[in-house]
Amino acid sequence: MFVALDQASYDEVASFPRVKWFVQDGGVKTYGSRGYYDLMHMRTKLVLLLIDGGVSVFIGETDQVWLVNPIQYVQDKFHDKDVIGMDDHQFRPAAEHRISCGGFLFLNSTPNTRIVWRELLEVHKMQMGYSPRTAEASRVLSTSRSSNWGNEQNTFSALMRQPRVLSVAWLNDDYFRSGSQLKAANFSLKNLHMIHANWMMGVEKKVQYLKKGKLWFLVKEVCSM
Ligand SMILES: [Mn+2]
Repeated sequence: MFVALDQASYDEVASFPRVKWFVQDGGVKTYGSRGYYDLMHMRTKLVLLLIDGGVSVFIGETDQVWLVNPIQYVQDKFHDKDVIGMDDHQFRPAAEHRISCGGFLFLNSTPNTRIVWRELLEVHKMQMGYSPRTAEASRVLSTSRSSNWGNEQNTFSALMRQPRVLSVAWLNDDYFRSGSQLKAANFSLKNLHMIHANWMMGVEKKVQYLKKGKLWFLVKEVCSM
């Protein structure tokens, strides 16, 4: 299912199941802005609705290039896990320091996943100032007021690390890579299954880096939704 944020995108994906999420005020949606985190909150809510309804969810974003079907890959290798995440760091940290990328995440609709995702939604409500903080939530929230102030992926990663309930698997960093890799001088396509053009802001930058990495395949005349 595609969630379209403007009319042009909505029209482009006409042959797929799609929903409109046109935000009326049209405010800024750059990373770190309230508009951006409001959108992430809406996504978190939508995902809870789906997993509560028994639908397993693979969150993906349109700034990614898939060379292998990740849904099949995850189902083949990790069907017994609650959550399968991809680390969003530039360098490879130890498992206890990993940050799960919020834009590439498989959530199996299990009772454990539902409990933790509901908790994420509650904590994120407080993080966003939609509801007052509790002592419990304050322990999970970062006190930093950097551009990460409303970052739900950091909050989810903190919940994943709590020693309980969730059974988690991490995708291989050689196959599934963050956009920081695209910027590396020694970038290579070897083993690549998926790359996320994050760690860079704005459509132009993303297109520019994907072209540089030989990962731009869209030719309007022959490749259209
Ligand atoms: Mn993205």
